[in-house]
Amino acid sequence: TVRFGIDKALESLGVKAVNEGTSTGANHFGSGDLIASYSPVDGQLIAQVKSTTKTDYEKVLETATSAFKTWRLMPAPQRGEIVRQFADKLREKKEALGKLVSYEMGKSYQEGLGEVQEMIDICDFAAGLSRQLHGLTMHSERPGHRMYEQYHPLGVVGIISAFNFPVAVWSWNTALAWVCGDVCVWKPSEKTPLCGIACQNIASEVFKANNLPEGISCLINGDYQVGEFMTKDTRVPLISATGSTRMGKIVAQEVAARLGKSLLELGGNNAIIVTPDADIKMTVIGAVFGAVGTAGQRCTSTRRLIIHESIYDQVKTALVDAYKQLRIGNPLDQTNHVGPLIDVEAVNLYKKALTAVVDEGGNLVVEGGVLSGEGYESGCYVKPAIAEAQPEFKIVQHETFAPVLYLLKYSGDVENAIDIQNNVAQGLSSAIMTNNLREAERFLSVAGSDCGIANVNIGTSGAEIGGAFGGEKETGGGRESGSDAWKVYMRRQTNTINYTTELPLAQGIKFDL
Ligand code: UN1
Repeated sequence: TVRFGIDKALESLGVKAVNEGTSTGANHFGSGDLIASYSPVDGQLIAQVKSTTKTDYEKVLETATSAFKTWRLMPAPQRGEIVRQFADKLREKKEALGKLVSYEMGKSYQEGLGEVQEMIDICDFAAGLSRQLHGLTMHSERPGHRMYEQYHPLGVVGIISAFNFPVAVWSWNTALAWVCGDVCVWKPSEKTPLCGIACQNIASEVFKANNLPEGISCLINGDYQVGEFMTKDTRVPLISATGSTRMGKIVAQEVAARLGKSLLELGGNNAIIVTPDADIKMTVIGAVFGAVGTAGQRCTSTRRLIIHESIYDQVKTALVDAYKQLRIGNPLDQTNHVGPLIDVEAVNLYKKALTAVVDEGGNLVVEGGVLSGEGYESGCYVKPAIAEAQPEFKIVQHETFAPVLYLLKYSGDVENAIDIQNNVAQGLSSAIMTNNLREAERFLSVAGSDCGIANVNIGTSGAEIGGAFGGEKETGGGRESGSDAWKVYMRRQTNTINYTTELPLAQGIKFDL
């Protein structure tokens, strides 16, 4: 198999690879059972990682809690400087980390690099933010009184992330949490543990070089049971979890049971509305990238196209043509557009979705299929598919993490399309393709899209880090990344100060002694 320099990348990231032909290479951040990481690119075992036991976890929490005592005292702009240095290290390691992301997760090398770029961008954002963690001042109703609010760090932030963005989602959380003065404990997906090891190594180097305590950045590995150590732990005031709605509902309940805070970024069922006034060329580019990019495994992937009947056939034909150009294969080979799904389990869910849509009366206009033979040995490569369907089909209502695009037809007004688009359980991303101002504004209005992200003449995926990222309904309601998302990582305190010799009470209450 062609490995595109992956061994060199692993070495530069301090990830111990499996020795030739054996399975002894281990990465020690725990003492539990070994988790094996197989690449969906070629099916090879890349390396193993030790999982975190309860005893390991206790040690991690102790280290984190004690590191917090030092870290919170460091002025925020100085913490920003540490995050800036972390971004510099990421710039140095961009190619290596991008390659590992591509090899371990299966997204294209370009998208792997893009993911590391998102990390760099959020660090730059956070470094600037470190001087802007401001609250408001209010006018007191009492004379000689001053009232203001300030933000303090929360403490230990638990981060649970998914395989599809194995490094960026962690950085959205951690870069903000760090400048806010929090320390982080990260449980990456057990499907991409090596990305976790690599990031932890990069972060540790920076903290060490600055004589800062171990424990500002912590890594734990394992499945949902390891996640549960955190979700049930009152010493972890905030859990930020990204992944399936199923997982999010469990996490939310466990955290709520102890009245902790959770920040959830869960499933999407993202649609693009294509109106009679759409630019068809742009629509096709946006829809194809949205549907097949990352092999349809983004939370923001385009799953539904809601097309006006007057241009339906034209859009369908253009899409079918575009899908003919798609090259599926090794994502490290930059001539390919579509890499593998994460694992065989994902392939089975993809196959099930195709069967389901046909069973419900849908029509496959681009038939899918699992690829086999040379270059496809991992069994994880599938052909992107397009199905004509009805909005109310169960499978259309469901998020399948694979490159399956549903074409839905609407007639009449844009309101009808908006109804279809909103009529799903999820509420992450949405888009409209139109050059008609009235339609665009209706889509963005109070009666328009109900999603956390609503775009005009852009697809559903590929959000910039500067905006708040997340969505409504079953997407979980959380907002990560830009805008004022940092506030979730801090506790707000209202302070009232009396600089007189009197003690007047608020609300004019008289209490004479
Ligand atoms: C995700 O799929 O969990 O907007 C995150 C996008 C990326 C992030 C996706 N910036 O597609």
